[in-house]
Amino acid sequence: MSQKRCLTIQDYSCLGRCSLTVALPTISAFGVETVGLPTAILSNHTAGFKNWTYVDLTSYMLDIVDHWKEYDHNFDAIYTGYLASEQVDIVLKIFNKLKETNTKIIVDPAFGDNGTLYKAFDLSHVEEIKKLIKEADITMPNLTEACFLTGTEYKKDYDENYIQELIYKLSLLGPKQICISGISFKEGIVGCYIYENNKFSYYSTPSYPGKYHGTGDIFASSVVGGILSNLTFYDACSLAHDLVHLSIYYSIKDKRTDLTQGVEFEKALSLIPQRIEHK
Ligand code: PXL
Repeated sequence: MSQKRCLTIQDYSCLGRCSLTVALPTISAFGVETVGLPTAILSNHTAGFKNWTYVDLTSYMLDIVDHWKEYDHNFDAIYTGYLASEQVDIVLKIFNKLKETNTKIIVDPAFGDNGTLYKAFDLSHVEEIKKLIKEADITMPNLTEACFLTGTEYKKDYDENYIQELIYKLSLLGPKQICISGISFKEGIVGCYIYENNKFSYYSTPSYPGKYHGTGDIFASSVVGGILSNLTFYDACSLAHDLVHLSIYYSIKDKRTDLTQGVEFEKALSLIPQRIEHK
């Protein structure tokens, strides 16, 4: 099988292990060529740090892509992560320019957590991201993002009906494969709730206490790598969950659990070749 190629469009936050600094090594660990289109360069991510510096690359994004069109480079997947609102229409144009019949569009909404939006966003951003979700084959929001996208009240205590209803509403926006990560029905257990072909499944493990940053990006990147390695959606999501779980394990072991640090996903990447087969 020839090597797969993925384009991922998100920011490059130098410090703190998230977005491109996570996506490039994680998807590459699947043996997939990974092309990063940076949307901005930040000194660090916006969670846990007091402040950040920012170089906006919005006006360069289309130039870069137009340049590629001069060459014969096709993408098996286009995966979007954290974006600024004004970049959504540009990303839609990029889908138009680069999407071929077999290109999977994978959208991680990446705009909030713990019931609130990230500092850089307001509600209008949610409406912008909905435009991308409409084009997506696959989406993997966390609970907060799923609630904002579907206009559902965010709850900390919920049951399977609540999650299935959320997923049903998300499916009405367009995607056929949906996974909500970080779902817990029982203290001490966390998992991802998976939907495809009108079927729900839940994959879970014991959870670690505390909050960790960048895990959504590790999860989404690993799902992308898994899909491009011909894993089933369920297997891609369960591997992604295990990768996050192991990354947190190493962070706790090394006592590096501050929000600003992200998690030690580098040590966990060796899980990937154990779970995929190169054809
Ligand atoms: O992990 C999502 C993310 C990506 N990029 C930036 C962020 C965040 C979350 O806070 O601030 C810049």
